[in-house]
Amino acid sequence: MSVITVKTAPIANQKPGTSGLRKKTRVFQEPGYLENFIQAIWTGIGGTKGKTFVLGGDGRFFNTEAIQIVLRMAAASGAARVIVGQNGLLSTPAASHLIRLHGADGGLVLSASHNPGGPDGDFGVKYNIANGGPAPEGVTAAIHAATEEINVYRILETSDVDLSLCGIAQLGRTEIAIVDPVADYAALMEGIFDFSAIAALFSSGFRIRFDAMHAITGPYAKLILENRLGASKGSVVNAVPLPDFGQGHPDPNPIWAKALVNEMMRPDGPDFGAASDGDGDRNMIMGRGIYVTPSDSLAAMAANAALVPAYANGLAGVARSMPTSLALDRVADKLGIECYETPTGWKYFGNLLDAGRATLCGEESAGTGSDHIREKDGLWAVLFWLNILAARKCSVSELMTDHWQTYGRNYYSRHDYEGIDSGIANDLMQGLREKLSALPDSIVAGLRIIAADEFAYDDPIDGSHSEGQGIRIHFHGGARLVFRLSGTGTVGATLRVYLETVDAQNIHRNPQDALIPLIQAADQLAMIAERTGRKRPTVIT
Ligand code: VG1
Ligand code: CO
Repeated sequence: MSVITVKTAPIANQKPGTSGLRKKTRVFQEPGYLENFIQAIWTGIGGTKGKTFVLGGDGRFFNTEAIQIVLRMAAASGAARVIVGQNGLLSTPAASHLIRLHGADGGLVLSASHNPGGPDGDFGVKYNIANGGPAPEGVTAAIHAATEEINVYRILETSDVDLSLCGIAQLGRTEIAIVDPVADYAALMEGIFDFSAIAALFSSGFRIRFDAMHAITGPYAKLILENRLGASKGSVVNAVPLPDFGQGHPDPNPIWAKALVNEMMRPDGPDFGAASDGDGDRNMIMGRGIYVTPSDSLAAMAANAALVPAYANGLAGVARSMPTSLALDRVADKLGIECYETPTGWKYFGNLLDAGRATLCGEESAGTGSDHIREKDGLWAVLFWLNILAARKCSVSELMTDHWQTYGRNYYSRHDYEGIDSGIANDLMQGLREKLSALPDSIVAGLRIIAADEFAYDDPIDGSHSEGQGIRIHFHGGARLVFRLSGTGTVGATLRVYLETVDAQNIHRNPQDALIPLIQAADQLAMIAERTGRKRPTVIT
């Protein structure tokens, strides 16, 4: 077994986006592509000597090969220990938990999250720091800089480590600890929620359908929901993780989880429905006959948090990403706690959680989490909802009606224009940027603009400054439009348009109808149809 030093050269565009480096799987399979990036991570974090890392992936195509490469490179560069999920599997939240549980120096999650997998799909690598959360901008910038200067990488020449059984293996001088991917995570959940109340709910006949979308949460959900909590067998569907996610798109929203939506809209459908994404950090929440938008879900969770044992003493504060609806702010107001507004991406919540300023965080993109780990957590959100329903003994739609009656309703939707030309997308954003200062007091589609700016964030804990985080336009009466370009796609550019309007009286309208004036305003302001040639969005959530 010997360490070999392989000559290499920088590869363009190895720049981490909103959540790690994501590219087409075929790109990651090119000789040296993954190796260059891993070596750049080791450089960017100041070396690996004597360090402990957690490693796992969502099981997508190329996971098995990539895990072995990372293990051999960790050993070649002198890491003391790598804790790896059995068969190379770990959900993102489980990886975050293991980093914290073992006091590891960091971790690598191999996933492109909600992006499709397979030979023609996407692959990704994300580095997490010692607090269990995604590396902040300073670290990803150092990793990117290292990709531009690399000239060699080091790898151990040896056969694959057998990851099929839990236990300890040795790779050169590095210890490889192969652990059950589910056990520690399940124990963490048991310490947060009232499992006996949820079990009693299920035994009273309450029915759930959890769609794991052929991705990583299947084994977690089976164990926790069916085996521990007693949901009837078969409640968890599409529960076996597949390398290509059954050719599906593992994104838990009404478009890609259509089968679940259909089931939930039946008059005799289950009481509760949920889905998670490729790597298990997102969640979709439904009741019979109702889809709960992620922003509303976050607000309802905050409003009812005291019913969950781990949060019974109240929330220190809450945080949401800028494009997430202001429904959360209304709850925070009432609770008398701070509501922080951060740029898109979970890495911006890390400092607030570490400092004890925020307990609960969330994004409009179906991500919710708390200070129990440093990632968003799909199954945790599902258990949170079940705990609330068990305590309040009401249905999802009763709970939401009550919520809107109390706080008013923030009608919300996101319109995505996927796969547009990057040049056109950048021009569209630049066009908006240039007219921002002229917008206040003008009227668009019958709506009066009161303020317009480009969001920048100053982290209240470490003072770091992040610019260019989305264009926001505020209207008289509380409506809001946000424009930004996605940082997770792998083909062209994706324009995201976030639409929001507030209504305290009419709380049962169809969101797309309630948002018609804003949809028109968005098109007029950004000239979407004219610039992109698209008459309608590719995906509406
Ligand atoms: C998207 C979402 C963002 C989320 C990110 C990672 O980013 O909008 O809220 O944090 O995906 O989620 P973007 O830059 O494409 O808008 V995941 O579950 O893909 O790790
Ligand atoms: Co994800």
